[in-house]
Amino acid sequence: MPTRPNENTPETFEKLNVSTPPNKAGGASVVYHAMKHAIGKAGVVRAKDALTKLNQKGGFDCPSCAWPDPDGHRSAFEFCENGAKAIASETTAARIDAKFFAEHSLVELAEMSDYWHDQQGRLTEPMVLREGASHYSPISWDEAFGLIASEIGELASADEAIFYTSGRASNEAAFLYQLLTRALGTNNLPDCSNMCHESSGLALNQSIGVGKGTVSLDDLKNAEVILVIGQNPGTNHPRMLSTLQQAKEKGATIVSINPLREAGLVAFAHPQRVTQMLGGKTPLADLFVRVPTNGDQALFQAIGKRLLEMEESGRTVVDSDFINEFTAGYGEYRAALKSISWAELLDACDLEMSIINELAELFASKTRIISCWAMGLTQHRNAVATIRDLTNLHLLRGAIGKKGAGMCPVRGHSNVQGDRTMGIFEHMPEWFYAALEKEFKFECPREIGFNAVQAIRDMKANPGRVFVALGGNFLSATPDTEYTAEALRNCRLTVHISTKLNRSHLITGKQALILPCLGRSEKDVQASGEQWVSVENSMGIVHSSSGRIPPASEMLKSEVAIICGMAKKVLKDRKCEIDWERFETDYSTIREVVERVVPGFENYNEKARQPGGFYLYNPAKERVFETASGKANFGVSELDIEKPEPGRMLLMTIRSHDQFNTTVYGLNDRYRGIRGERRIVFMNSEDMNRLDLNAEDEVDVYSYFKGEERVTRLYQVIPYDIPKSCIAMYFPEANTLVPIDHTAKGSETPASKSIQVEVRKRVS
Ligand SMILES: Nc1nc2c(c(=O)[nH]1)N[C@H]1C(S)=C(S)[C@@H](COP(=O)(O)OP(=O)(O)OC[C@H]3O[C@@H](n4cnc5c(=O)[nH]c(N)nc54)[C@H](O)[C@@H]3O)O[C@H]1N2
Ligand SMILES: Nc1nc2c(c(=O)[nH]1)N[C@H]1C(S)=C(S)[C@@H](COP(=O)(O)OP(=O)(O)OC[C@H]3O[C@@H](n4cnc5c(=O)[nH]c(N)nc54)[C@H](O)[C@@H]3O)O[C@H]1N2
Ligand SMILES: [Mo]
Repeated sequence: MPTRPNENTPETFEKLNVSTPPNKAGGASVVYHAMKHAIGKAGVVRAKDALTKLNQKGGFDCPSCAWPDPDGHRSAFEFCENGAKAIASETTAARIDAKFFAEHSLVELAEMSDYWHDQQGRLTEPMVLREGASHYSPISWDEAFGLIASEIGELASADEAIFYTSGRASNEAAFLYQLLTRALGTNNLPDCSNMCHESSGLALNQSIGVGKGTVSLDDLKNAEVILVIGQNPGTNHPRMLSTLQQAKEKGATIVSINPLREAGLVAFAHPQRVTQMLGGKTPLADLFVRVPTNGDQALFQAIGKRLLEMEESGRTVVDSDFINEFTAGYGEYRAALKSISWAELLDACDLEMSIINELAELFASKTRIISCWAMGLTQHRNAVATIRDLTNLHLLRGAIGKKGAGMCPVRGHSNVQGDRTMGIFEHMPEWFYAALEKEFKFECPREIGFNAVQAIRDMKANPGRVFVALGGNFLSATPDTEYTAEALRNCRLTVHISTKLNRSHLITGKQALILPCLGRSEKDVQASGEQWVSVENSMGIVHSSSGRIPPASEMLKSEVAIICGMAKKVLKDRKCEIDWERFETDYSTIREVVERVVPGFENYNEKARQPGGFYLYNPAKERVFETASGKANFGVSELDIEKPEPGRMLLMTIRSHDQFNTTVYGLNDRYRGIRGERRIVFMNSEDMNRLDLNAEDEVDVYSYFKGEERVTRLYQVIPYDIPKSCIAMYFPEANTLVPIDHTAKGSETPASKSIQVEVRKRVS
């Protein structure tokens, strides 16, 4: 059974077309591409009905990224091209039913590409893969829940069950899911955040006592300097570009720190402004800092060192009042930066002193500074240290906890932040466990559960686990595809609660279930009537989301109903006071309970329904730093830069413009000038010359880690504006190359942006 599709897929190397990347993002073409995707897939009526309710007050929350909606006025088109693609993929008219599974064996399906999988449409009925079977067959909901209960009943301990969550689950579903897991007796709650912003959460917790960002949209609009670091908003958070545009028009300086010159940050044409649809555009980034892959920690230390030198030379650049009143560890930080040489720092970040000076001058002359970042910082061995070094710069300047300044980790999945607030975490604080015990009268486990990487290692080493996933595509999203495949195959049962077919349904345990659920856009009617759910965006705003269009199939259940159905059977003999029936009937009863367990959710039912929702209290915003020291901590970290070993290059795995994580909507990456192909290696032309490669030559890519070798075959290399010795490939294809043990120190996030590789020409 292939874990990844190979050269057999219909689209490989059929239509590659490379052109010069455009010099702006947005504009009229966005409207065209959005409509093409939405209308092409969903049929005119479903798409239009869905899009008119997208991100409107009283409508449903966009299931794409976690960028917030404006607090005040909203335009009739409060969505972006990629939000429209997400909706088109969810509201598609195509369907996968029992007949589809009878016609296609698992092997056949596994050979097809991720793009093909997405094209097949929505899952419509529960399916089971019986032991030894080659095809999935239908199963009733009741029998499916019974199978999960009996397999979990066979386990020697609850810790042999693993409950994964992807960040699309609503607060209500997430709260019930962690409750089921803990009432069963384990904290094994890995989630997509483990592969995503875990490094940010940990670093911010250590530095400022809260694992979330500290700014609002309003702060961004009032900032003097905005750094956009290791992030490609033109593709992954397109609505962020309108915010950056507004900030820019008010005079903000925007700095992009990235190995790639991403089109969205070069210039932006607002798709809803008539003049800009006709070709005008706002140049965005004032300064592009072309840091080599993984050079950021050295860059941030260099800026810090330069600022401290300025201070020593008599200029006041350090905010001493803030440092004295609110921080700890300044002396150690200063000493550490003093002891590191300029030669070492400049070599590690491979930048000119003039760039360091320019950035330091920006920090020295302004105080309303915001740093935004995403996966370019979090998915490296030194990610936690890097984010702490970035936070140190804000502490030096007192650029946190005031208007127009602060930290802005830009979240990925639309409700990944809310899921964590609801307790999806292998290691919640003691107060949370105590509150669950008080509310539900069961003994809550205290032992720390598995994160994603630990869960994979555990399933690989110990046959017979039960693996349940609330959304997501565990096999393709996690590192080391072959290793993870073995881990999943080792399970006695794998269960996926999903909307669309994906590779995790095909690489299974001895038995497997696909439990199809409603998507965000769809009406959710339960015994007490129509239900709504709630989500928390990247800036800590909690608001309601009400699906509007009819479900893709009558046989679908909501995530909440599936969790309740499962829980009733799985926990049948457990002693606890949890009324699953009531939760399923009326979701407002879930919110009543959340109100008592999670601080900040008082009057949840009422507040979430207010237009625009409500902000959760974030102490760091008020300069209250809830760390052990009671102060914001300067972090002192040794410089730990991953440089390619001789003869090797450093691989970053990134998203194209036509995908949402492992869901592939199309084969183009328009803003990088790529059409028709995903099996691409982006390489500097000097490296291509050195390796005797011509454009579009076929190559295999090998990765190396502690004496281990991994390989993925058959890619085409193309020359690209990327620093020397760095290459880029798309995930999930390249995930086969990410070593399971190559993770960020502290957070265990797979270091999928700095992998040691060799690229070899294929001999035909
Ligand atoms: N349309 C769409 N939207 C999405 C997603 C999607 O797949 N599609 N995914 C969602 C999710 S879950 C997430 S987490 C976010 C991801 O959003 P991003 O983080 O923007 O996604 P990536 O494609 O991983 O891009 C990483 C960026 O970091 C840069 N980079 C790589 N290595 C380094 C480095 O060492 N230093 C610096 N400074 N930069 C580096 C890359 O060049 C690239 O611009 O987007 C969310 N939104
Ligand atoms: N190499 C490499 N690997 C990475 C990354 C990288 O940059 N490089 N990025 C990482 C990041 S940031 C993340 S967040 C993870 C993402 O990891 P996941 O969250 O596990 O993956 P997704 O691709 O977002 O999940 C897609 C699947 O979710 C299901 N789905 C969609 N909508 C719904 C819904 O409303 N309800 C339910 N129940 N299911 C739904 C569909 O069946 C779809 O196939 O991947 C990580 N993996
Ligand atoms: Mo993510």
